[in-house]
This record gives sequence, C-alpha cells and structure tokens, in this order.
Amino acid sequence: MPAVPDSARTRAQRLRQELHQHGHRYHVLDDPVISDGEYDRLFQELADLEALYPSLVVPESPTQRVGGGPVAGFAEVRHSVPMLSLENAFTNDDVSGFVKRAMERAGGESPIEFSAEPKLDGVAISILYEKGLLKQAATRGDGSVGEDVTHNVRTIPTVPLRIDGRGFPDRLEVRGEICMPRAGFVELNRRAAESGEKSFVNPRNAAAGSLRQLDPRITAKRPLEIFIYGVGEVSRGPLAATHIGVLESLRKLGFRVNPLVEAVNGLEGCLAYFGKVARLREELPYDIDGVVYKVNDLALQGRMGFIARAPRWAVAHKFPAEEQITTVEAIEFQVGRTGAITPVARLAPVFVGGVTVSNATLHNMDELHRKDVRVGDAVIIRRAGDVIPEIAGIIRERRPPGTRVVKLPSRCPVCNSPVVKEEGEAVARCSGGVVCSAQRKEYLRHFASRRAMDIEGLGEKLIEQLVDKEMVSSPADLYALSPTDLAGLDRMGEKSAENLLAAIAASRSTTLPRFLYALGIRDVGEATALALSGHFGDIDGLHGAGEEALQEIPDVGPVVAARVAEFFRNPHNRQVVKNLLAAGITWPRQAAAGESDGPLAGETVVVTGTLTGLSRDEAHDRIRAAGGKVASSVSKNTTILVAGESAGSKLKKARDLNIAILSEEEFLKRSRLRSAEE
Ligand code: JCF
Repeated sequence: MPAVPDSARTRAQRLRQELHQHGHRYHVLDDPVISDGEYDRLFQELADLEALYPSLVVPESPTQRVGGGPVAGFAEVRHSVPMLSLENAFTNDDVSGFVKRAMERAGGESPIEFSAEPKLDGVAISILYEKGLLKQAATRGDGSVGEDVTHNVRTIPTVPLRIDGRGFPDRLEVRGEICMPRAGFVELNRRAAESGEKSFVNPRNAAAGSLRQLDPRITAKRPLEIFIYGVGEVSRGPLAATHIGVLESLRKLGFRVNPLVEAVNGLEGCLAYFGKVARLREELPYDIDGVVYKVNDLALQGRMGFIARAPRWAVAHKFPAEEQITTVEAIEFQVGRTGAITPVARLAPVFVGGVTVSNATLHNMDELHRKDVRVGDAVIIRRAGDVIPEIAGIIRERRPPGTRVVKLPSRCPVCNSPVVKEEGEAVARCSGGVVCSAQRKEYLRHFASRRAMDIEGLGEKLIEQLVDKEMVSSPADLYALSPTDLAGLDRMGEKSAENLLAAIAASRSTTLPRFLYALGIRDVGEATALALSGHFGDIDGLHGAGEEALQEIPDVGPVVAARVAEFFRNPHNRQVVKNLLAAGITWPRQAAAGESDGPLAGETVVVTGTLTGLSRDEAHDRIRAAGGKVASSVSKNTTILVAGESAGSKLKKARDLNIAILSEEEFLKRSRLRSAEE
C-alpha cells in the first residue's frame, strides 16, 4: 500500500467534513448552499483520493454509505431499552381520558403540556451511535428483539453516519420512523410496472421491503427518509428536561426531526392540533395515520410509567383507517358510454376512509391481470381523501384453493354483441354502439352529469327507466319530455316531475366547454373541451375543422384531433348536435384565444374556501367566461385568490406571496361581464 502523504490525509479529512455538512444542509435542513454539481465534484475528489490511498477510507466517509456487498441474513439485535408501541385513541373521548390521567398524575387542575407530532406511517427503527459514529441500526421486531439492518439504514441520506456538535453521550440510541414519500413510491411502482416487476401496495410496505433487502445497493436506490422522534439508551443523563427539549438537542446534533412537532396545552390544545394536521394531511409529502401526543415533562413521564408494551405518557390519536381488508365476492363487467367493458369487483362491504365501499373498478383487463384479482381473494381496499376507492393489492397468502383467472367475456353482457379488443389497446369494447342500451344509458348519464350539463335529479335509476321504456334514446329527447311522460315512472311524484323538468329546462343555458364535454367525444375530457372552446369560440368552427387545424391547439395531439374531426364528420353526431341546438341549448358568447378581453383577462385565479352564492364549478365557469385562467393551487403564477368562508392554507400561502385576495362579493363584481347577464 502506498504511504499516504500528509497533504492527502488532511485534504480527505477536510472533504469528508465539508461533504458531511453539505449533505446535512441538503437532506436534513433542506437548505443547500452549494449546487449539486459542486457537491458531486467534492464527492468525486474524495472518492479518487480514497481509491488512490485505501487506508484513508473510514466507515463514516460519505463514500461509504453503501458499505460492503450483500449480507447473508439479518442478525438479531436485543434492544437494551424495549421499543414500545403506542396506545391508540380513536375518539375525542379517548384522548380526553388520556389527558385526564396525565393531569391526575401531575396532581393538579391546571392543563398540562404535551408535545404533539404527526404519526408517520412507516417503519420504526432504532439507531445506535457510539462515540458519535453510527454503530448499529435495528428494526423494532417484537419490541425486545429486532433485526440488524445497519447495512441498509446507512444508505439513507437523512441518516447521519456521524454526529455533529459536541457534548453528546458516548452511547446514544435514537429512535424514529423510516418512510417513503408518496412521490418516490409512485415513481418506484411506475418503474416496477415498466420492467414487469411486482409493485408495492403502499409506501409503508415499500419502506419495509426496502429495509429488508440483503443487498444495500438495492436499498440505496429506494427513496427512503427518516424522522427521529425520541431516544432509547443514553449512556449519560437525559439530554433535556422535556421531550421537546430532547428533540431540540437531537436536531442540533444533526438528526432530522419533524418540523411540525409542537408544544400544546391540555385537551383543547391536543384536539386543535389534531384538526390542523388532519387538514394538512393531503399536502404532506408522506403518509401519516394520526398524531402522537406525549407528556412533555420527562419527570412526569417517569411517574406515569407503562402498561404492558405501551407508555402511559403517550397516545396515538388515529385518523379513520384509509385501508381495510375485505373479500371479492364477484367480478362483473360494466359497459361504458363508448362501449368500454370495465371489470368491477363486488366486495363484502367495508368501512374505509369514512364511507362504506362495496364496489371497486379494476379499470381494464390488463390492470385486473396485473393485480391478479380473483373471486374469493382477500384484497386491500384503499380510499384516501376524496379519492375513488381502489383495490391496492391482494393478499396472496390468503387466497383460497380453486380460484380461477378471470377471463374477458366474448359477448357484451348487456346486448350480446361481440366484444372486440384492438391490438395495443388496453380497453375491450362492446361493438353494439347505439344498439347497446348500456351505452345509451351511460351516454345520457354523462350528458346529465354535474360537470357536463348538470341536470340535477336525472340519476341512474331514472335514466334506466327512460331508456328501457324507450322514452329517451338521444340526449335531445330529454328536452321534449312532458309532465305526462314522467307521470308513469316509478317513484315519480308530481313535485319531483316538476323539479326534474325545471332542471332539464335550466340546463339549456350552459357554457360551450360544458356542452362540448357533454357531447361525450371520445378522449375529450373537460380540459380538452375547454381548449377547443377557447380556440374556436363557438361551435361552427368545429364542424369543418380538419385534423391538422385541430392539432395546432395546445394540448391537442393527433389522437384527440382525429377523434374530434371524426365526431363532427359523422352525420349521426351532427344530427345530435343540431337537435340539441334546436332544443334551445345556448351559451354566452366567448372570446376566442388571443382576443380575450374579459374583465379577468390575463389573470390566473384560484378559488378556495366555501362560497355561499355559487358552487365551485360555477365560480370556475365564471372566471373562464370573464377571460381568466383557473388554477387549483396557489403558486407564484397566481394573480388572484378568491377566498370563501373558512379558507385555510391556500389563503395563508396567498398572503405570504402577496397575491390579491378577493371576497366572494368582490369577485362577483370584478368578474361581471359588461353586456351579458346582470
Ligand atoms: O411517527 C410514529 N409512527 C411514531 C411512533 C412517533 C412516536 O413519537 C412514537 C412512535 C412509537 C413509540 N413514540 C413512541 C414512544
């Protein structure tokens, strides 16, 4: 081995220190002071030096995150201080009980202080530092004995290999949660799907699976992060007198602590925090399943002690579950408005994400086969936020014997026409067209839907009857319905018939984008309808538009252009449009692209909070009719925020960015069209 010159030794040490600091700034503090390129250059210089003089390599070098090769298996690690779980609280009463017990123990009437933090949905981890160097990392296991995953935890950029600062204990065991941010999870699954590998059910499983790799080079490629929430073994006295004090010390030593940790007072403080985090939940980059409250005073914690495996001084206040397990009772096939045949799983009903779910779409045969869902399978149902429930995955271990792979039917379950699946298309379709009553029904449903013509009260059951009794076969027929027509229908009283006819009549006055969307042109969603409307300004131009002209519109590609041109060439469709216009459908004339001169021309407007006089959709229509652009989130491109009642984070952000904020009333004034309405 070559002798190491002093200059190389000093330089290597210097580089390690700088890389360590820049890495910490980048990953933990989120506040880099050098560019990625500069970081890479320093890193390469150190790697080159170490290659030249291998004796310069130390385990805490930033080049050594992926240390050796694969390990043979996971060794057992006995936790010197047991790793506890948390007692759950599901209701405010549960939390109140916890707060009362803490107050009794404190021996006072006055509210006591808690630390509050989001509860990460990840994998619990313990990391031991000896004399400031990362020595060992272990999973919780059963709380007493876990698995040694040091080789993998070392690869996580937010885990320091070395502690910074001074005065830290010789042996310091920190505890935290390793998680995979949702964005990284989606990307990981996208890549897995591309290369035909198995995907993960949720970010937590992906994080757990990544930590259980024998080869750290695989773990290093997974987007894992850590948040530290406490300590285990500490060789010398406590780090502080309060839990939040401990977290502060850990933060100063270079550990990543959740920035949302907060001191709160009494039950009221806890519940207010819970509400705040629940509202933030969707915007957080990682999954959480509740919040954790801990008695802040460590002396009081000591007096409260433990029950079985959980501390009495902490509780996890859980959100209603977003995932549940249920069984698939049947897989049926539905026919959509364009004939698309969609497999749908009928489920044993489960309560998940705040609603009872008994159906979940499987989208298409490829998706069904990729997830390999079969009748009888136990499946994980997920419904997060306002999202449509989905089958996240199956639990293969629970598959009963004798299940069979689901096959695409060769004939339409509704009209018995042959089912066709074009080469390269994911979707199979019923070839029956207007012959198929399912397609007619779906078409009407789409036409009447809230974001299309918005005919309130014209639901599935009514459309069933109207089509089955051959009272309506094309959308224009709706506008010819009379009270006597409706009188014969099931569950249709005089009053509801009146309301329905009024809703149908009211839908005559609409907007061009809504009308174009309502026509149900294949691959023309709301955004495309809006683009077409903006470009042509009226429907006449669309009739003769060729594919090339259509492709000049931003966001309209060759497929959509072909669909639109084809739609308006088809005599049947032209007749449908003609009949609808003859039935009295109108919209305010709108400026075409480039000549927009409405009162909101040039503005990018976000609507937030609850409006009292108009719906969110109506507000958006109004913005567009006034020449403005609608955006869904506040950014530096936003020029106006319309803030309704109980506006939250968007309002705050708009204030921070100095964006003009309008009340509902001010908005109505600003967006008033000169000639039309009012
Ligand atoms: O974020 C978590 N999942 C989390 C788990 C946070 C905590 O403060 C915890 C925990 C498990 C045990 N604290 C304890 C004592």
